[in-house]
Amino acid sequence: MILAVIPAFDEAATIGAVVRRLRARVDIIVVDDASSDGTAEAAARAGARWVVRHPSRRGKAAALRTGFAEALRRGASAVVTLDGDGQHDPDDLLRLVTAARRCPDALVLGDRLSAAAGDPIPVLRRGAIRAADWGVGWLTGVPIRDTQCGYRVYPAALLREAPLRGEGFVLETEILLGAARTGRPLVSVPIRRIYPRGRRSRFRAVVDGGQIAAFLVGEALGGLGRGLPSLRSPRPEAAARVSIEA
Ligand SMILES: Nc1nc2c(ncn2[C@@H]2O[C@H](COP(=O)(O)OP(=O)(O)OP(=O)(O)O)[C@@H](O)[C@H]2O)c(=O)[nH]1
Ligand SMILES: [Mg+2]
Repeated sequence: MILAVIPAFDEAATIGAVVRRLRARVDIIVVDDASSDGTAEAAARAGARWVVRHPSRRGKAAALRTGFAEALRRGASAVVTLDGDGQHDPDDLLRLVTAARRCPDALVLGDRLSAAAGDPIPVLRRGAIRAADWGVGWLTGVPIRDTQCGYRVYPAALLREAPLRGEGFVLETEILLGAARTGRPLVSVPIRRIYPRGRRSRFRAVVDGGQIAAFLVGEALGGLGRGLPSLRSPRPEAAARVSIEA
């Protein structure tokens, strides 16, 4: 059984539509991070199967951890995550889930960079994504596009084995890095880009982007301490672990 986890902070304007478009296809857990705009109520009204609330704001990573634990407790064999701000198209779910069913061990990653469809990604955001992709590729030797996308399918086994320590926006990079390093298959699925005008981002370029950069630098330095095991040029065999589905 696949369950959906949606982390949400102050997304009352969009969460209802996301849940309504998704609920016929998958049971949904919304993790509301003490929003003050009625996000939890909007999610419940729209048909989210479970709404979990944090009593105070703890960040996206903590919300994901809560959602993963809830999904595993309810017997999920895999968890699909997506954003509550309407930037992930529920119509892409089927392709992500099909990829996950075809390769149940794989971490399935939405890829906004390869898709032909959708809005342009703002220049700074695109640059940050490419920088993170370069860092993850350099650390793991595995070339991965769009390491920062939150639209993913995680096998339950990966969620049980991964350390899940990162906070804020770091957790998703941490899980991906661990998966790539342990040789887990990675499947990229191009997804539609949605960047509406007047969109409010919770991602703070300096703080959140800086934390991801600091995490990657820390991993590189850790690699140095361990005798350079992680500092290597891309390995041709690693590419075989990344497949791309149309
Ligand atoms: N629970 C919880 N969710 C959060 C928090 N910050 C962000 N989110 C959710 O995480 C998802 C992604 O956040 P965004 O601000 O859209 O970040 P992003 O999509 O990486 O960045 P953009 O491309 O600028 O939109 C959305 O569903 C947010 O509501 C938080 O502190 N707590
Ligand atoms: Mg967003």
